[in-house]
Amino acid sequence: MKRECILVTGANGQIGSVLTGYLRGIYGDDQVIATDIREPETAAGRFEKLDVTDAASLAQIVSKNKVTQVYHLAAILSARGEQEPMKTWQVNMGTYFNVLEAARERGVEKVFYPSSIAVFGAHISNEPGQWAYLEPATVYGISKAAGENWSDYYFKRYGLDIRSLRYPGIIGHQSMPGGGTTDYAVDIYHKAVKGEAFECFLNPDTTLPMIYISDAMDATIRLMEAAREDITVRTSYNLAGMSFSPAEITASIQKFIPDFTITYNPDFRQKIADSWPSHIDDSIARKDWSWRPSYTLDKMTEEMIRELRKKDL
Ligand code: NAD
Ligand code: AKB
Repeated sequence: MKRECILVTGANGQIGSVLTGYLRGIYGDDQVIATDIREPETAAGRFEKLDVTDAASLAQIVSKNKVTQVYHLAAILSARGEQEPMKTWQVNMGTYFNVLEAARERGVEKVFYPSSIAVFGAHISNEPGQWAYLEPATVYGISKAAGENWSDYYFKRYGLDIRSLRYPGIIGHQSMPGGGTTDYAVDIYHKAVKGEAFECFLNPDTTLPMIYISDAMDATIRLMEAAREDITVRTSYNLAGMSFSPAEITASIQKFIPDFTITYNPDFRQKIADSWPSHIDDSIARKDWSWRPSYTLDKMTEEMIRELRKKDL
């Protein structure tokens, strides 16, 4: 296998703390450098503290280590983003420009850019296709839509091999989410396993696109390993796992924990969720790089409960 040096930004977050392990499994511990603005909770492999708004420090790490691939995960997510719109724009766009420029100037071969279902907003169907109109309602969604277009620009203008997924809400047992609107779907399992009731910040019938972490990792690796000529979407691929509402995830949990209870107290995140579609048409990802999710809601629930029960919550 060709020698790779992979840099992961935002590696201590919900996705990064899992993805970094997947990448180390594929490429070897020494070839993956985890970075984040905050220190990891447990030391596991190469880590460097890096604020990606600091272009010079990023460029230095890329050059010093002859980085060949960057997975740029650092961002402020939808719900937290609405608390500080200008900071969110500056962090999400500023960090991405720094990554794009470091990659372009210093010979990085591939970049992974995580987009989101948050790019969708008004004037779309409930199952938008790949080329649906983008009118995001949050600063987070606006930054992701802009980032998608910059990815396409850098590919066409400079030939930089940038690949991107519009992730749905990601659910996993390994890590906690960081300030999104779909976070309830992780928190609910933690409460259920602890034997506690759950208060949900969305209405019972708010159906959103979601994906289990194993499927999200599979899609990410599949996309990044696909042949360059098979990638026909250079903005960002629609990606779907499953769709469900708070009432439906509750019913699924109750199959395993019958006395689990939920109450509803919608807050500002309801408006964000209402701006997103309930389903996603990912037929182009399926066609281009053979994407298929493996997890249903009940299969995910069974695994989440089993894995969380092993932890000392
Ligand atoms: P997260 O909030 O859990 O993690 C983000 C990480 O970025 C954090 O560890 C944070 O410390 C770090 N960070 C923030 N600002 C930074 C900076 N200036 N420099 C360096 N690090 C910084 O987010 P996540 O859920 O792991 O998401 C990772 C990426 O995937 C994000 O770009 C997000 O938009 C995208 N995404 C996530 C989901 C999801 O459901 N988790 C869905 C769609 C897209
Ligand atoms: C969020 O809710 O902000 C994220 C996302 C879907 O991008 N989980």
